[in-house]
Amino acid sequence: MSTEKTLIQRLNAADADFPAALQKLVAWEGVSDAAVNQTVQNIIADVRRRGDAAVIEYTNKFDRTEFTDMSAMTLERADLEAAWGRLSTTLQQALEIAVARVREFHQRQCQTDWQYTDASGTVLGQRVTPVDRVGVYVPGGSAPLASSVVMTAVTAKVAGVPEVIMAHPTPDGDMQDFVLAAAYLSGVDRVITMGGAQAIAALAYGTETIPGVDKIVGPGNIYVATAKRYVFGQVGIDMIAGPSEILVVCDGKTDPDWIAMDLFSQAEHDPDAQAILVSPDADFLDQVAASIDRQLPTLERAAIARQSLTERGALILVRDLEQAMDVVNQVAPEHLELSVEDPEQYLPRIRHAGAIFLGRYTSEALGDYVAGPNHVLPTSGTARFSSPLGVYDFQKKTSIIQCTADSASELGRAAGPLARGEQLTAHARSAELRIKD
Ligand code: HSO
Ligand code: ZN
Repeated sequence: MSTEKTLIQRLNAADADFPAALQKLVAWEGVSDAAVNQTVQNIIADVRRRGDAAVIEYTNKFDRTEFTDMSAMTLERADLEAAWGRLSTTLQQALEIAVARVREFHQRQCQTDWQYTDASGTVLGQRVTPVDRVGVYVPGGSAPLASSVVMTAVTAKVAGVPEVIMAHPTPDGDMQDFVLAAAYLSGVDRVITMGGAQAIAALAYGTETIPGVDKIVGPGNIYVATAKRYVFGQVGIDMIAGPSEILVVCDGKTDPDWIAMDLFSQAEHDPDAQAILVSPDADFLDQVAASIDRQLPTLERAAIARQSLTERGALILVRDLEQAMDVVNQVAPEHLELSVEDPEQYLPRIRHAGAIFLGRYTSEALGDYVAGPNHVLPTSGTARFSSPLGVYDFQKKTSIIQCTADSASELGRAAGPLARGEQLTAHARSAELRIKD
């Protein structure tokens, strides 16, 4: 391995302290800042108390805007359609492809009602219904994530959600047609130009003009994430997202410049984003390290990518691809690229990952925009217990039970003693009244 100093750090899985080093590398402190917690709690309480007036005040303060009433902050379908009309044909066509592909993928996730009649004659089943109203949070600022509008809103609409309200801050009044056009095409019913904890509070509790929603989804900064945590229970939430990450496993036979750019594509999101490359080929790691140093200055978002790669990036040397799979399972990455020969053979070995990109041609960027699967994925190792955003996040189930006279009698003979065992005698009598002698 080269000893030349490069920007990104190197780890070797053969080192005795590697397990500890890996753990330290991927550790991410969740939302726990006391000052942020207090600020967010105050904002939520204020929005609950004063409604629209508080939302307008916080918006003007944090986004440096001059709104005087909510109607100026509210964009209806006709406004979104106008933004769509102003968009270039190239962007219109690309958005149409994205929306169509995301819709087609998610339609396959739709769950259906089922029911059966058991031996006692009781009908049992499950009904699937969408939530009534969803709030989609889409951050504003330097990188307007129109693709996140598509991923969240199209999925909600495929689930059958009748009303999707999008919260989207416009710092300095900067409103982007691209984002509004994406909202139009994705079926968003209304956009409100608000962000931060005040937007989450308004969506969760409702105000004079904003109807309260049932579930809030979408990425956001630490204030948004903290607010989502506080309103959980009043409404459902998708997840508490950490910074985005990618882990690339490469056998050393992909163009090092491709791999470097795949790492950059994640690193350019956020100084806290994480990009890791794992390979059994030390020379290849050298080549990628050199490519990173050479290509970094050419990036538009070089400063962000540099910070991300120097503070949280790593190139990891492993013994073989089998050991690489162990590293994958320990990290449980949000995005996993398997840039190797015959990538399918490793699938059974992978237990935890948000999305897996198979082979040298499947870059994460394609999945971020147009492949079809959702790009809202479990971050910071939460792929151990959670899944990509999906239609199932916008649907809930209701159990169905229907007894006949005979089956009520039969079930009552078991329910009665169980209720008496719990000393809940009204339960017992309710069941026993239906027993036939
Ligand atoms: N990689 C991000 C999604 C995104 N990329 C949006 C570009 N735009 C988190 O999965
Ligand atoms: Zn991305």
